[in-house]
Amino acid sequence: MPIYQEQKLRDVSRQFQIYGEFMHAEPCKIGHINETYTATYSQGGVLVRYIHQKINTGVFKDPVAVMSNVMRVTQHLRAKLIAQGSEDVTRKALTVIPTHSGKPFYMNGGGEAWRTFVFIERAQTFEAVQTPAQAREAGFAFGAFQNLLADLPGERLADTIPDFHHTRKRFTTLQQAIESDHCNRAKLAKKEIAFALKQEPIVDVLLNALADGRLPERATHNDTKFNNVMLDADSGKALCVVDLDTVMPGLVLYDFGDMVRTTTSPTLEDELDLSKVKMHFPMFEALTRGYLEAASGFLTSAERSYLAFAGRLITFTIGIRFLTDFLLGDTYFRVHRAAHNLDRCRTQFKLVESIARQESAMQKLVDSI
Ligand code: GN1
Ligand code: MG
Repeated sequence: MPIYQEQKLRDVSRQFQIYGEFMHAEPCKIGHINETYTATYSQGGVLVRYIHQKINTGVFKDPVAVMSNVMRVTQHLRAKLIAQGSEDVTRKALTVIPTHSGKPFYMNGGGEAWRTFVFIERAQTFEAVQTPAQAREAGFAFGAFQNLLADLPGERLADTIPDFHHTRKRFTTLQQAIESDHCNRAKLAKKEIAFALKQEPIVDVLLNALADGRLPERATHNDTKFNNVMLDADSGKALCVVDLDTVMPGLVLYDFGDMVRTTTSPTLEDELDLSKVKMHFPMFEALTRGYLEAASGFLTSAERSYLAFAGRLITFTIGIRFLTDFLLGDTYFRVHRAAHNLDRCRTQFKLVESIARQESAMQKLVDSI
């Protein structure tokens, strides 16, 4: 980490109610949006770790609303875990460390919003799923998360990113990006553009069902990537779900769809060998069984009837977001190589095709559980 970053982190570290001396910090390479560091402190002579995270305020324009949601959700989860007699609560729900003035985040002179969490020790996250048992854990963890939030008291959560999964709006933004072609990149993505435009018939399916009142709005996670589930390093069991910035009102189907996207193909999101990208049925089965074990108590039959379709829809939606960002010059998702967003788009579209081929068998399985 460059020295100026270290100094900045030292300054950030002093703002929070941490009892200990800052020792060092390292960047944590996870996620495409926020900037995350693992910091080690000496507390009474024992080393303890915390997470310091800079919220991307270009993406999350209202950090006060984000942190108000995060506080409400984490406090609710903690209270329920304690009421259930659960042990190890600080490894099962994120713990926000307040600033010295009691605020959930710190705004520095440069307008950067920083927050701090307790570091969850002896836990692992994975960029790609390796076994059906892991897929099951992810399904169970996010299903349990939705279930715990079902009785969240108080007003509706804030929309931290309005229309986040609004596929029609995402589709229109893509059409505009193709039309304007500011970066002259459309010629590099002809096949992907043609594929995307051909999928238009699926764009409004869930939006219409929501508008008609056939699907309910609920408090959902909205970014249920497999790498947002922390698994216990010893047992492999899910401990905690993280990345709560997009917890807001949504459809459970968007959550389930993003689980299908990230847990059924044992490949990275930017895999270059597309022959490896495929929806593996045993992974889907394990994911679905885990999810329904936790969620079947509150799901309606209408929600259940779209579970397999949701996998195709969300994979498509994330695919067009990568394609749009590629066409607009990579201004949203962090990229690490040329055409990175186009590579990510290609894996998504490959997976969309694979899901489409197996969708009726997938739904049959859902209906049989
Ligand atoms: C972003 O930050 P991260 O990597 O958890 C994005 C998600 C996408 C995902 C694709 C706020 O999530 O919507 O599905 O990348 N988050 C935001 O990997 O846009
Ligand atoms: Mg995220």
